[in-house]
Amino acid sequence: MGHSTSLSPDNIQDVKKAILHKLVFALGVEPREASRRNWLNAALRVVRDLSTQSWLQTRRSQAANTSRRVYYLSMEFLMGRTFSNAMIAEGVYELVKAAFDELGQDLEDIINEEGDPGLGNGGLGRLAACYMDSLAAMKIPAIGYGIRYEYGMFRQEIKNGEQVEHPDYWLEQEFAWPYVRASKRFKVRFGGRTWQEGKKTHWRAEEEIIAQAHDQLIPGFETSATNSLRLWSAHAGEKVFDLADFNRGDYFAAMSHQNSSENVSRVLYPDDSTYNGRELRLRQEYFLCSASVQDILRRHEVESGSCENLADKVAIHLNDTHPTLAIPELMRILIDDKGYDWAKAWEITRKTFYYTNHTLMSEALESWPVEMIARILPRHLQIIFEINEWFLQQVREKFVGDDDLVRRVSIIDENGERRVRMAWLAVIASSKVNGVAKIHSDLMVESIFADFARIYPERFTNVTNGVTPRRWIQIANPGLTRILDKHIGQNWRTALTELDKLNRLIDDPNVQAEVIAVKVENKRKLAAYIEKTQGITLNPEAIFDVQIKRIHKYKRQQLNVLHIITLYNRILKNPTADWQPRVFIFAGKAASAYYAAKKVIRLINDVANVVNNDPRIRDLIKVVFIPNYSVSLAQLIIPAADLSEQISLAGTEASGTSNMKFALNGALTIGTLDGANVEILERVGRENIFIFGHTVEQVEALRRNGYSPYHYFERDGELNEAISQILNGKFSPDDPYRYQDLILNSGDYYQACADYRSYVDTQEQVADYFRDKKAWARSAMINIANMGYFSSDRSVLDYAREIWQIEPMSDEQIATQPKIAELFTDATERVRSK
Ligand code: 26V
Repeated sequence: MGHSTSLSPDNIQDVKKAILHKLVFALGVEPREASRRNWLNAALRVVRDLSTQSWLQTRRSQAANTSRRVYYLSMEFLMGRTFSNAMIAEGVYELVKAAFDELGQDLEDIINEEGDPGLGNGGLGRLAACYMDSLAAMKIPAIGYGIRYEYGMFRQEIKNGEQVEHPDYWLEQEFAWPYVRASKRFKVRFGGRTWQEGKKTHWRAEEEIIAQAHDQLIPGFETSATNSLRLWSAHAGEKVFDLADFNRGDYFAAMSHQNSSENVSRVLYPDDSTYNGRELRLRQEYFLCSASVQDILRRHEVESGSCENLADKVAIHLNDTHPTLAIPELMRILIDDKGYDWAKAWEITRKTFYYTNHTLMSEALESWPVEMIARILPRHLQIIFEINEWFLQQVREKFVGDDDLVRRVSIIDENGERRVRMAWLAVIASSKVNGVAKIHSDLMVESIFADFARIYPERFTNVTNGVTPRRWIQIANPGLTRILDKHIGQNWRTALTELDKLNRLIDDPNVQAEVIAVKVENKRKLAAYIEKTQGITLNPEAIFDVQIKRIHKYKRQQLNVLHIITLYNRILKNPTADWQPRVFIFAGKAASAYYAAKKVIRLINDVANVVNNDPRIRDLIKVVFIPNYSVSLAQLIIPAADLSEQISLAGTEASGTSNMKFALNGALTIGTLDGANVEILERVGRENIFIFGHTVEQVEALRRNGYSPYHYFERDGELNEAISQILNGKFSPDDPYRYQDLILNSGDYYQACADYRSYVDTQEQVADYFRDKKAWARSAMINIANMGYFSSDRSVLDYAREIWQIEPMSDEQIATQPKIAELFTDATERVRSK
């Protein structure tokens, strides 16, 4: 690699010494007693030193810069492990490996020792992490803001086939990557009351907590740019000790206040399927927004002197509506603290905000009861009412007499208990609003935001999601990395459209053979993991058919199960036919209160139990549910997949991002015309993807005409058989009624029955096609070659250009900043300067 530090014996010695130095003097551990975790943390510190140099330079360069910076506010960041990523970004992977060899340690074991902070639910959180990686690699000045939850996503155990949740106390293990910034603390206030003094509004809060910053460096791949991700933790403020309690000698009562303030950053909400108006969640959202906006304004004032030109230097991006309270928070500070009049504050605010929508599912849309916001954020509620008044006035002027429109677009939903519609507020206050795939952005302006698209037609746009090739190819798939480097050079890492060069080689039998060999190697690696953790033996020659994602009805894991059962029945009926062996792999968590999703997990495991242990099946089918899905597991599973299941009902999956990761790693997709599948199809062509099922228009027509699953159930013998078996307890003999309410009785809202025949037939084509190993490998190569567009580098550059209007920094800009760390040159630094 061009940027990698050379593997000279001197450099290896220096890194070895640096690791030993950190082990002893940063961790206080002797080499002979060091655990793997100690070695990991020592090495993390060494690599962090390298990144810190460019981090400080980047910060100086950004402060001196006249261009804008973007602040990416997100309640979730699913970063995955840091160590490999940081090593490859700094170009020292081989060097650290060589140093650990000399220390008698296996680098891969040390890498696997790192925990995987689960500070997110699914796609939205992982997207934020890919964007952080790409923003740094593309040298876009950016800072991410989130919450450092003490407990991330629950750990999932499968017990007797059922999901059991356990707390994920990820901070228990020392994690040497972040910097704790004791000096970066902001007060966040809640409750109390407001009053008017002349024109000025005052807010006396009744509760105050402290937000404390924890910074993670985000090194840009092979650049001198290093951005930061700042996560807030909550701490008791000064007024924690109730003196009356103390004086009474009631120490515990006095201290209990501390507990309640710190609850705010205690735990990630683990349900991304349904909005539920929990007060603690509202407090979390405001906590993130208030601390971040205060920090943004502090930095801006240091750099610019006043807030007058805020919008010229600051873009604030809302990752879904969760951080929407940043809007009234900015208004509040500008008006109440900085003394701007309302109109000026509103002008600044509207130029500062941008909003991405990530779902059309109505049950996930946030709307907080007016009463709750009044209680917790009384001043913000006033501001929201004022924004609404201003907005509705504009609407009345433009659409005279359309009272219905006014009612529909009002931020306040007056049907029943009055509620604040957060998406409306986000749209009204943002310069641009985008969806995350073409079809989603189109549906967005036709459905939930149709009224707003009439009012603000220029505001809505699309930025199709992307994924980072550093993590999703280079780290996850070393075999494929070797093939690409050999045949198309190394530039694909930051210029993913280079993959296009692979199109010239799709008919080359040698390259095909290499692609096949790497896939089998990856399948063996996954099979070894499954053998070790679950004792299930897999045939690496079988089709690895994979569906890994949150368990949700709209994603239709049930449809996948119906196909498995159908295949099972077919084999039993015709045992001597030439069946193509298949391994069905599932992973994913169900929200703990999502009854139907948890049942689907149980059904998968029940079916696995029957099918895997039926001797008549002779291992032709294996079903595996891999527990506790995570970013790291995705990195293991995706490169081993032959077939990627993207089978959501058309119109329901906003984009999907695993679909991109799979295709990038040479899996073929079986999918509906939904989300980014549509754009994958455009690029790979009909012959290299398996599209099935109804289109959005057909889905809507069925809904309009009164969809009934029984229609299909009665006419399709195989569907009838599969469903009947589930309902009759064939897979749950110990409890025959377990699945009574699963498919038909719940009305099949996501139309699995309607798409069943098309799905099963298409799966048969998959099996046929897989027999021709070369044709399959050729299609796999076409998939890889045409995924360049789906790099998150492209996505963030689209955002920078079309939405935020930010110019990327240049390497020179950063490099001309003084190298602070040169003053403190140690062994680590000497390596860098060689
Ligand atoms: C919603 C909620 C509801 C309130 C409580 C907590 C919570 C947490 C997360 C969410 C987000 C749901 C939306 C979401 O994750 N959308 C996914 O975004 C991906 C990135 O754009 C996209 O690829 C997926 O298709 C989309 O489902």
